[in-house]
Amino acid sequence: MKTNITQNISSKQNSKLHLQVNHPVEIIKKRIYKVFGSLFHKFENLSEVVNVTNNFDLLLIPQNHPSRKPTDTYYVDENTVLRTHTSAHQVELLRQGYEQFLVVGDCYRRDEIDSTHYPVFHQMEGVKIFKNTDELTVKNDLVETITTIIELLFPNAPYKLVDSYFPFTTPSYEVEVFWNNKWIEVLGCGLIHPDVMKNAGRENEQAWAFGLGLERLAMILFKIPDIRLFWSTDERFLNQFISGEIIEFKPYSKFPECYKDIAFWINEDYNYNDFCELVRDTGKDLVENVSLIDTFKHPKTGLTSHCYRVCYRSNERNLTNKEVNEMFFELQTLTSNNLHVKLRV
Ligand code: FA5
Ligand code: MG
Repeated sequence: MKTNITQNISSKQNSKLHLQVNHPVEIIKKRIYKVFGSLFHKFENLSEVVNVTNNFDLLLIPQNHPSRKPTDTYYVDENTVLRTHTSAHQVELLRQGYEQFLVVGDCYRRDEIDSTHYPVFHQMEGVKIFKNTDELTVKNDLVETITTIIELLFPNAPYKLVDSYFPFTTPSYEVEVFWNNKWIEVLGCGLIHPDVMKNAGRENEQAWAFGLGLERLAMILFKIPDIRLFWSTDERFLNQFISGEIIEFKPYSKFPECYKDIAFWINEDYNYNDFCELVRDTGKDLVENVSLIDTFKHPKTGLTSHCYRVCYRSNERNLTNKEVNEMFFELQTLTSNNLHVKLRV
């Protein structure tokens, strides 16, 4: 199997923003650590390259689950992936005998393009084991822990715990925080599934687990409007966090956007994430957003066409028409060649 890790992604593989002192991802990590005593082991340097067994199989993620597909996950080879979540370390650490731990690490997903999604992001995983107790006790402890984290970070923001589904926890929940006029999903959690506990050789014990998105939380806490900013090396961004405190991010002037529309006839192999990957690869961090603005089904041929609007904008400077045209031309070429779709011009 050929790897689907692009140069754009591999260039970010060793960034580890959670270890970069006074980076907002590092500041928020430390703040959450305050909720947990020294009894929790902290792992910050586990490799992002993990095997399929740990990332999916041991967590009961079904063979045909869409998240396993190369349209969604970066594969190093057939058996090895860039972890899609820090849950990939749950079973291995439980097997090693750890009973309470936190794992912070960079995770990778082929995903849509907008202000809250980025192909590389950081999660914190938390796991706590209980012996000889009932489910309600574990659940109450989980809810109390999550509530403490959210209320420490956002004393005033409305939030809610909603029922959710993960193959490796039962019951499962998600937490959403109300920010910028919408509900933003910031974490998933639940009681670890008995079969996962069995995989970890701990069938007589119970545990809770959570996995939270550090960028999402930091966006709300520091009022950072665009997830691409975490990757900025611009001093106007980084210097705002120099004291390591929770400040309100002051946006520097917003530069004009430049959008381009691309339309093509899709085929049955077409996958939206594949298209987004080409957009990212040709536009890098200059792409702010991709949205489907029109679909059309041809009455005679039965073919369907999609029209996407690709919005280019730098957070740092004005873009020139020339560079936008070049990126867009490259996107058109690759879309037609790599996705085998017919462009509508
Ligand atoms: C998970 O990844 C589960 N492993 C969480 C979990 C752990 C559940 C332990 C139960 C027990 P999910 O795919 O929802 O779940 O991602 C968790 C969080 O990661 C999201 O709420 C979000 O904050 C963050 N996240 C996910 N994808 C992205 C992305 N593309 N960009 C930025 N943040 C993301
Ligand atoms: Mg989710």
